[in-house]
Amino acid sequence: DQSNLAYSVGITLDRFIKLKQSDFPFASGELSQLLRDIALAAKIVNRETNRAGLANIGGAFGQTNVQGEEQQKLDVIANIRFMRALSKGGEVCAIVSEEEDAVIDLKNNSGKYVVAIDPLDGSSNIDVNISIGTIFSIYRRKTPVGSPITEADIMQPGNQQVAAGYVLYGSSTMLVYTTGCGINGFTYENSLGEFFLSHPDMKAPEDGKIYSINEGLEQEWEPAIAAYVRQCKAEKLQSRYIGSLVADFHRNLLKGGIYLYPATQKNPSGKLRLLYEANALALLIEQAGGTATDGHRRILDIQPESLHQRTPLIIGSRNMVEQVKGLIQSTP
Ligand code: AHM
Ligand code: MG
Repeated sequence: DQSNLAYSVGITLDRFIKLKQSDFPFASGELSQLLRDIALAAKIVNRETNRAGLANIGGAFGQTNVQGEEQQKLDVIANIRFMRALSKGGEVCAIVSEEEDAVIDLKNNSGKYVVAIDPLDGSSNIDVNISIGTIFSIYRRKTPVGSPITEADIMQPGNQQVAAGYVLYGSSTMLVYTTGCGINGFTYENSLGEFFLSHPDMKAPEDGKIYSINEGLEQEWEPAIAAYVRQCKAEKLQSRYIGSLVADFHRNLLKGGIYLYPATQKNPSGKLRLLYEANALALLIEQAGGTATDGHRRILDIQPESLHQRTPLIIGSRNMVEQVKGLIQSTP
């Protein structure tokens, strides 16, 4: 079929972006350039990730980030790489990053785009050689080009994303993205230094056999979540939890499944961040035919109120997510 043909002739990410440029809501070429900038930074981070053990750059850096978590050295490196790529290109006016306390105003008033990014998610997995990821969301600014950025440019709900994606640094490195017309996956060919289209037009199975949740926190869940997990066990579903959001999400997207990070006593709004973790994955899953909710609201419709706001996240195959929603809404 056409997708196999595309792969066999080797469609690179660059070429694909060019071919798809007319799909963009604002076909200016700048969004294409921005995606290419992100892909280039991803290649660099991929290289650093691959030699993390060798170059002795893994491990604690002795700093904590804004959430008070220990920051690994590779997080810092990834943050620097992406910041550089996003600020040099000229398309971006502001960046929100997990690693930065405040909005980075690039003072580039001609930039049309705002980017929210988690440069290296799942960083507790770096030192133990387990997959990690980059997650990014791209918004068009709300205020006119040429004026200073305002809060309205930054605090946009996920349904305003013009593009989103992730990079998975795993047994192979992949970049998966959407511009709102389906989602496509690219696998990195190390020796050629190119991403090639390997997963055209990805679709999330409507049902799945995998559930992913940190079961160690069971005593802190609300009853509906506990009831759902009991149901999963009664149906003998597979429990799979890497503890690296991008990797858990990617597996469930390909195989069919559900990922849950619900509210806990310690984190009453869940652990994951709306702006640079939940929103991008929510757009991707919807574009692939799945669903993402906080249990009550569509993730993409949540109006952000603060930069590092957390949200419960229930995401994946549509029927599984609907089942959880049903339980939450029917449990007093
Ligand atoms: P991080 O942004 O500090 O890396 O935390 C996010 C990670 C996700 O990748 C993962 O899904 C989740 O935290 C796991 O949390 P927990 O260890 O509480 O299960
Ligand atoms: Mg993170």
